[in-house]
Amino acid sequence: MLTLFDMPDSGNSYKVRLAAAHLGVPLMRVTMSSRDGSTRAPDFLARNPIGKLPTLGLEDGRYLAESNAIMLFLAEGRDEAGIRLMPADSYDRAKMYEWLFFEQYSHEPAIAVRRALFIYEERRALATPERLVQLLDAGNRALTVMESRLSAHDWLAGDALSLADIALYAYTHTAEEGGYDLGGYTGITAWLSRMAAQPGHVALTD
Ligand SMILES: N[C@@H](CCC(=O)N[C@@H](CS)C(=O)NCC(=O)O)C(=O)O
Repeated sequence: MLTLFDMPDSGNSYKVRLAAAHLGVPLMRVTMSSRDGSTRAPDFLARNPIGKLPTLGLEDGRYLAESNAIMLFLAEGRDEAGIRLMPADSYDRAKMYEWLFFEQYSHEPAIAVRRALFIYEERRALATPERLVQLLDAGNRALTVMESRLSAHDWLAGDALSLADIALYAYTHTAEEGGYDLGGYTGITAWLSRMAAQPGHVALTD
């Protein structure tokens, strides 16, 4: 069985669990924490020199890091099973990648980071007023980009649920914990409900 080294309240780890649940891929979870130094321990760095969660352990002893790369690895080649989290059309598939890169460069560094400043006690000192304003602006810019798509379409890439939706759901659905007001983003809030109603959906806390 595949092993997922993860952190319970991490959206990056949740993405992998959510994609695996949709795909019906069983994972053995090894829960770790950023607080106890275990992600910097030599045995973990030997598995993933980046020292970050999630990390996937393959059955043959190899490891894979980066949430979006792990999701792509899980989803590749599963189209035959009828579960298609990767659009078949090449343009739609490229749009899915576009959203995955957007998530890592423009969305997560603002929305996940602002949430972390609120929910992790040890990060409070980093929550200067200037930083909070900067992250609020950057996060709202990312949400506006998502809203422009989701106000007119059900899904981010193509016409069906894909890894793009899973990647962006992870930290968007907890954005209010970071002080973002989703009230004005009606396309996003409808999409969040649509995501949560999908067969195979699991919650962050599951
Ligand atoms: N780009 C990475 C980011 C991973 C990341 O930042 N993971 C955090 C949890 S969300 C982590 O491992 N923190 C613990 C640490 O840095 O020791 C991904 O998408 O997987």
